[in-house]
Amino acid sequence: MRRSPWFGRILIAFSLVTGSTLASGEAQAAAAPIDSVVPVPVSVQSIANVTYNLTSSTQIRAQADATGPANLLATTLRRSTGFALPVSQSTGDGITLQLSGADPQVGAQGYQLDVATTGVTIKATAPAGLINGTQTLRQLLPPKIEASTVQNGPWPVPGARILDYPRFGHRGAMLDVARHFFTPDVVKRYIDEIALYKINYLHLHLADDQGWRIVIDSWPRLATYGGSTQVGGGAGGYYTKAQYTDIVNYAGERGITIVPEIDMPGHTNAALASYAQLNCNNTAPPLYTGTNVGFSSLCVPKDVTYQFVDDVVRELAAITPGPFIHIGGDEAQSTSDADYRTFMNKILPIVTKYGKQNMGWHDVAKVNPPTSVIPQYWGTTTSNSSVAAAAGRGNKILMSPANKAYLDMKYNSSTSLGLNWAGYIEVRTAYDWNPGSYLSGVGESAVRGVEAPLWSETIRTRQDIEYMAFPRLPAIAEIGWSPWSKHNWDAFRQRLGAQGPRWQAMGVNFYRSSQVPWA
Ligand code: NGO
Repeated sequence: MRRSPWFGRILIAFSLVTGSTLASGEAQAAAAPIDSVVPVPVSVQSIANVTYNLTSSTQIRAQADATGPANLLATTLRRSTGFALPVSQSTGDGITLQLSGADPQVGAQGYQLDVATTGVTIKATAPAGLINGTQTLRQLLPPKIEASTVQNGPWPVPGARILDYPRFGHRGAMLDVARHFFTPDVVKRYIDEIALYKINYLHLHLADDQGWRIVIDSWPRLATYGGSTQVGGGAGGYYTKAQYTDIVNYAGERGITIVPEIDMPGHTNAALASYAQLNCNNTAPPLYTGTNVGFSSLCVPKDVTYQFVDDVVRELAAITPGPFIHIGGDEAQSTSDADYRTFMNKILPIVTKYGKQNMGWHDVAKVNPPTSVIPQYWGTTTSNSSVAAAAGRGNKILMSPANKAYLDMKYNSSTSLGLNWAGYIEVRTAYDWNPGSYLSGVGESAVRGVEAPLWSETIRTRQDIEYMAFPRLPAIAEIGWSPWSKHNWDAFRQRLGAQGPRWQAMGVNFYRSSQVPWA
């Protein structure tokens, strides 16, 4: 359609007033960063006629414990601005990160962010809050701030007063590195991408039928043989303990805790193939490169099984600073109910013995586990009696309903990657559900948080990961972080549309859903 120039200008003026984004051509003018932060903050007040300009003389000022988040912010901003942005403990104009003076409402993960003409101040009570505040600051800058090469300014930050803290303390992503192996660099890139949306846990699915991905010194063939292939028969791979530690540290600097998973007693073909003695018939099966589930089981009656679990958990706990070990427990279709119960009752205490808290897929709720165990709900219905009973006893539930939160489900019938056993998940489907009232008998206070799992039967590259995660991961991040009172699909899709130019600047291969007005 042809339009006269004045018509376009009226549209732009209109969009600035209403904050709405218009179709294609006119969209850019509406993407005012102040209205496009994802997840939407608890409270944002715009301050008229105030702008802070990041310049070549900007300094980043941080008190002792704020140095980590300050250095991380400086590294991010230096890439695209080319500015020196020195970090020091001085006081004055510029960007200040401080662990004092924050409104107590912000809690352990929230922050207050104030933008004045002289500078930006981020206050929090803990480093995690400062990191979250810096992620908001990145989104208040122009999208090209995310570029990996030097860009021309200016670099305005709109005048604002933001008070923000999460609805749920746990907002996770999961990456299945077992079905297809991903190198530490690919995992680190995913960490960078999810950190921008205030995700604070990354669950790594480290072992499954098709591959074992972490070195265990006392059972070396798990990695060297069990890790030697993947779905489709490729070379697979595994992380050395040093590489795993490097991932843990990289994540930690970005406010993300790694949750390692060893899936048991099913999903264990890679381990069973590596050691004949783990099999009830003392015969190692061949390595497996297909995508069936439910055919493998550790041998429940054998003592060596628990020596194996003890060794694996001990070594994994020793390199995992986070509080959780995930023991899987899903789809144990080749383990009888009685054996499943025996197995879980023996292994849950092993995790506790090594100072860690158990997480498991919600199947574990069947054994009435201690209330410290966190069942992760992955079903497709809104009622599950054993999960509701666990919540009633006091277990906290992590919410990952497969028909809402699984990032490996196709968007629609023409998506080439992914699966569809739990249905198609367009962006709106991923966004429009309430974790605090989704499952009957599991109310807000029984919910620990949300996690968006990405299983990798069909996912091979970092571009594949990005295509499935963006834009649905930010949708799950928002329902985990933002107050339900701010939940609004129409507003969300506008904010999401404004993320498009950021992902372009970052080189993220995202799905351009037609539900979203991309800027
Ligand atoms: C299920 C199954 C996984 C699959 C995934 C694919 C759970 C918890 N167990 O989720 O093995 O990879 O679906 O979507």
